[in-house]
Formats: sequence, structure tokens, C-alpha cells
Amino acid sequence: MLKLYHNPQSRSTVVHTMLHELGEPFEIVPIDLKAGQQRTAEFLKINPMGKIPVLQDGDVIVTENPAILTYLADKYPKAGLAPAVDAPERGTYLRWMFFYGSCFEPACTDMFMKRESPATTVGWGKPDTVLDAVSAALKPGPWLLGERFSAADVMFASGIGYMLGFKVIPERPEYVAYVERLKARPAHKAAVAADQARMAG
Ligand SMILES: N[C@@H](CCC(=O)N[C@@H](CS)C(=O)NCC(=O)O)C(=O)O
Repeated sequence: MLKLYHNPQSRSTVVHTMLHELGEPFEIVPIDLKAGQQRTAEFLKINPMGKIPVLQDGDVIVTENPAILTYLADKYPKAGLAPAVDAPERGTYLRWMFFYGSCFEPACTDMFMKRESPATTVGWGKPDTVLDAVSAALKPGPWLLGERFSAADVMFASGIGYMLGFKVIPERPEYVAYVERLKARPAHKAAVAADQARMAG
């Protein structure tokens, strides 16, 4: 059974949404970040970074949101959340999945810290260039692959929602609409409801 090490107030919500999109059975291992459960010797054996999300699939451990989503979308192709390896949209799909971790998040950190990284040296360049690239990728939409929803949207719409929530990035209308589209999906609603039920009980 797939196991997600999870805290509803963290980036592991991205994987939680993805698991609901897949409709495969999974188990939640709650991690209390405030109590430091991510730093126990036992947890550090599965992720020496001391961070969640962690996905455990039998003996396989996957960390880093874009890697976990890519792994799950490929492993469960019936859900149709990843273009096939030889499909023409595969390149665009991988491009944005990797862009999230290698450009979007670091640019968001620059914006959050109100600092300027040397744009021609760092791999993500200027935050405004990153934001404009994401805006352009969302046109015409509704998803990164046009009419086709994919795991890259679970990643990007969740990440944009997270950064909007913390007021790290500007409220561009295309970002807000994109996040709303993800939130309107039954899987996102089910993930939020499951988190609320676990927190209440
Ligand atoms: N690069 C990781 C980021 C994971 C991450 O930053 N997790 C945070 C929660 S949002 C965490 O576990 N923080 C706990 C800590 O550092 O003590 C990914 O993409 O999954």
C-alpha cells in the first residue's frame, strides 16, 4: 500500500491531492512538524533532509514533490495524468514539472527573502522572468497542456496556490483562475475534506 508521510499544513498536500486524483488506495502517516517528528532518527533514515512529503511504495522511497508526482502518474497510467513517454506533449509536461522545482520555487524564495540572486549565474534567472514564463504557459489554458489536465497541473496549481496564500507572488488573474480550477476538482475537494476529518477526529 502506498504510504504518504503528511501534514495538512505543508507541501505534502500536493501529493495528497494527487493520490485522490489517482483513486488508488493509500495510507497516511501523520507527521507533527511542530513536535519535530521530521527529525527523529527513524524519519531521517527515510529522508535525511528531515522534510515531508515522503512517499513510500513498498521498499521504494520517493521525496520531492515533482518527483513523487512524476513517479505516481507514470506508475498508474490508467488515471491519464501523464502523457505517454512517446507522446508529443511529454516534453512540455516534463518541462513544467521540472521548472517547478528548479526555477519556480527558488524564484519564490528570492521574492520571499526580498533578495536579488545573480540572474545570469543562478539557474532560475530573475523572478519576473519566471513569473512571466508561467503566465505564458497558462495561455490559452485551461491547463499547462491546453485542454488536457495532468500531474504537472497538480504540481503547479498547488504551488501557485501555496505562494499566493503566503503573498509571495502577485495575484495575477491567470494564477488565481488556475488555482480555482484545481480547487473545483472533486479530488482536491476530497483531499481537503479528508484532512479536515482527520484534524477533527
Ligand atoms: N523540496 C521539497 C520541499 C519539502 C518541504 O519544504 N517541506 C517542508 C514542509 S512545507 C518541511 O518538511 N519542513 C520541515 C522542516 O524543515 O523542519 C519538495 O519539493 O517536496
